[in-house]
Amino acid sequence: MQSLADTIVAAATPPGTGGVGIVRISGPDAEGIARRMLGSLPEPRYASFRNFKNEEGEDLDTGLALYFPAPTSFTGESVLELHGHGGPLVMAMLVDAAISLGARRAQPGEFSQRAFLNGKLDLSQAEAIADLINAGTSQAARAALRSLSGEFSKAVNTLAELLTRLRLHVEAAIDFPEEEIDFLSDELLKKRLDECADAFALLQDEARQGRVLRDGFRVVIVGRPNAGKSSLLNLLSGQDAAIVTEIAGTTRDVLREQIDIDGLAVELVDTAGLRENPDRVEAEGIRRAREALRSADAVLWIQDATETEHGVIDEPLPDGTKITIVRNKIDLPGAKREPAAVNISAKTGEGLDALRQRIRDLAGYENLSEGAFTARSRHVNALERAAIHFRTGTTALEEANAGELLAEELRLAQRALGAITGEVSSDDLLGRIFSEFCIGK
Ligand SMILES: Nc1nc2c(ncn2[C@@H]2O[C@H](COP(=O)(O)OP(=O)(O)OP(=O)(O)O)[C@@H](O)[C@H]2O)c(=O)[nH]1
Ligand SMILES: [Mg+2]
Repeated sequence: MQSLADTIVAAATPPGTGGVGIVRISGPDAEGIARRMLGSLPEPRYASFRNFKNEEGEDLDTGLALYFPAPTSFTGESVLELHGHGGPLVMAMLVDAAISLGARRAQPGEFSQRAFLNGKLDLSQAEAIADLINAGTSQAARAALRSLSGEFSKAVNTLAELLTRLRLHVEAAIDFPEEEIDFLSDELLKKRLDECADAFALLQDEARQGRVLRDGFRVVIVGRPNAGKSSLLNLLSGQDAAIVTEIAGTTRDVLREQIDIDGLAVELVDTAGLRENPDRVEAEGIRRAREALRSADAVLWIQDATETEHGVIDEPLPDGTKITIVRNKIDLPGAKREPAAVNISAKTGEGLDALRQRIRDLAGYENLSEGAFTARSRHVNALERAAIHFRTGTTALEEANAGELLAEELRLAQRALGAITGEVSSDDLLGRIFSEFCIGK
């Protein structure tokens, strides 16, 4: 991690030409640089029209200067913003001038990282900045804004507080045992355990939804050759995207199509048919199909309803990924429908609405409420880890009256939650998160 003693500078507006280009400077030298580049320090938080000069006092540009003294700025440090004319050369000259006056070039995401390190934002809020900037749909943008304003963090902190209260309750009982403690007859403890279990279930559900909002929902279509996978991709996407023939083993690559199911962004992935003894090209296609399965949110297992042999899907799937059986070709004589499956014909389009509905259900899209926020896989996984500790602890209590074990698991659960907001974090994690940002953010 870089030192906070440095003053950093970067263009905050994208490269290229524009009406206005903004250079941002943050750190202890921002004040001194402002005096040199502007002649004097502007009144804090008021826009003042100035000439921007280099260290030799030559004019580089004119525009609005804004000065935010520490700690009331985005980064929590003294910040100078120069709103100049938006040309790549002008921006480069302003940045160079700041560098010759003691600043250094900022790394990607370094302004946001400083905001985090100075306690202006927690980690999930900082991530929400990047998610807002990169949002692909207006729904995702609204949800990211909600995360940025701290709604997700608040939900995580509320859960953490419930866990704390529960832990204190258990620890108090352990510390002052007048007699053998029977945790199981403690009604208040039971109530608090239930409360935590409910809060976990709700937040995990919301976080999964939030991840779908941010990343879209990935549906991977697999099955034996000729089952009709590519026909289904074409039907759902309304395009002739994939080649369809009666030859088994037509698809050898992984094909991806973005579709929109009533506002839900879905990435459909068509794959090579799974079978034994493929040729070399097809074998590579099957390897890629298996790889696609490992990142699936949902799997559609296409089965030819006129056949009895459907192969097996033995690839390990991500946690929570469900396999839906889709019986295809029900327009053909002799086709066997199955009540538990979605029965369709990729040829006539029969059953397509039911399949769309099923995909929405799998994504939990129906209850995507107004209050949705964005979340990342990192958050979903941390919540899952926390939930596992909580469940392990609960089981230890129920089966062995083991209060100490519950208290310990609760502590670990809290730690896992802390990773979401950045209470516990490593330099490595921070580096990875902030390097995904653009420079100047
Ligand atoms: N009658 C009927 N034929 C279908 C249906 N769906 C697909 N087919 C036919 O089945 C054959 C195989 O279809 P594809 O979509 O290429 O099947 P696939 O699963 O992608 O096959 P591979 O790429 O080889 O693994 C083609 O001749 C399609 O026209 C259906 O619902 N009804
Ligand atoms: Mg195909």
